[in-house]
Amino acid sequence: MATKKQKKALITGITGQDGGHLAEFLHQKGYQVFGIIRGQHNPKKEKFVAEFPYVNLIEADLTDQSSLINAMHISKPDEVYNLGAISHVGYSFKNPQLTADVTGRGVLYMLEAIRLTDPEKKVRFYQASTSEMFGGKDYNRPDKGYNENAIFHPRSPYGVAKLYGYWITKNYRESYGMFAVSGILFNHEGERRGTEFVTRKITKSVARIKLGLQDDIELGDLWPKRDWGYAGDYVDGMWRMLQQDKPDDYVLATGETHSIEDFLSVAFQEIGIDDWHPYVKQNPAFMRPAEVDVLLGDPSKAEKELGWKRKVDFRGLVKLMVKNDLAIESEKI
Ligand code: NAP
Ligand code: G4F
Repeated sequence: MATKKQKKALITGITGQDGGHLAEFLHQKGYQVFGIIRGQHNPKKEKFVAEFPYVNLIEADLTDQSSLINAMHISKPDEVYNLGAISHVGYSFKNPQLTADVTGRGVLYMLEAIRLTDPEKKVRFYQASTSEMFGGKDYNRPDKGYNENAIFHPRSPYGVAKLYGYWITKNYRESYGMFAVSGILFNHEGERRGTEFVTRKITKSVARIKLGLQDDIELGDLWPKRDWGYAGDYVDGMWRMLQQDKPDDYVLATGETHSIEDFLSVAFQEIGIDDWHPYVKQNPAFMRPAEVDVLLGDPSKAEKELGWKRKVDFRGLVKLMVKNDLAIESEKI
């Protein structure tokens, strides 16, 4: 009896939050997983190999075209997930050129690597696009939230670079008939979120305050609102996009929006503190030259066509992140 051929996936940004969730998800689905790791001596490599022994790591960089072609030759993937990026919005203001090179032009280099090595156009490509492309102002936000047809108005070098990635992906689909799609994902968080992002910064600090290891948290603006979901739910949506008959772009979101103050409130309640105000200091160093006010996504199309829906709600997300950080920080005592 013929056995079904094992599918192969190549993931850029494998050492990031989504890379970890996606590697785990695809491995459980029976894929052979390849991941691109950058740098002469990447400090994350040892920990990554210990957690994901089944991932085949390939040294490459999104700013180095030949390294990506080499990665295609080594992995011969059925699916490529381009998650690699300079992904921190605040950092992108301080490093705009690097952000353009990696987050913007890197998409072109990955698409070209596929085009040059896959003349039969069998490879399916996922681009990690973002709600930051919408900009979060009232004037372009439909009542139900941003959908796939909403007007873009990026408000950071990161958002602008991602918009290039979005359009070049669409352009390669239309020009060369490639199966190339964008997932326009709203904020998603979890146990693997980097501590430089506001949710994890809060949950780590809350855990440390509870354990007497820290007195307070320094944050920037507290009024912006985000549509926060759980990263584990979102990688399922990425995969679903590449299993469709036709390539298309989809928004993944929860359809709810909450301020940073809301997040603080739930996180502190988890450690038995009802009033978080005495524990939070505002520091202009964490404010941005231009802010994205309110992000709210409308995931109707993904729900209808992909059968995707987020499982973890806002309160569940905050709870699981605080619980995770309490466990990690307790071990340090
Ligand atoms: P993340 O944790 O910041 O991970 C970014 C990854 O990109 C890391 O593995 C990083 O490698 C890699 N990278 C950076 N520069 C690179 C380069 N020059 N060449 C190759 N790889 C490079 O991001 P994430 O939260 O997992 O997000 C995944 C993707 O989705 C990103 O493209 C992000 O912009 C996008 N996105 C995220 C969200 C969200 O809420 N999480 C929402 C919408 C879109 P190192 O570990 O070596 O630094
Ligand atoms: O956690 P953040 O840094 O995430 P942001 O800017 O929304 O970007 C994330 O989500 C995007 C999708 O919409 C992704 F494309 C992107 O790659 C990234 O994953 O900041 C959230 C909000 C902002 O309004 C920020 O100004 O929190 C505010 N904030 C307030 N104090 C802070 C802080 N953000 C950070 N990182 N650190 C602070 O101390």
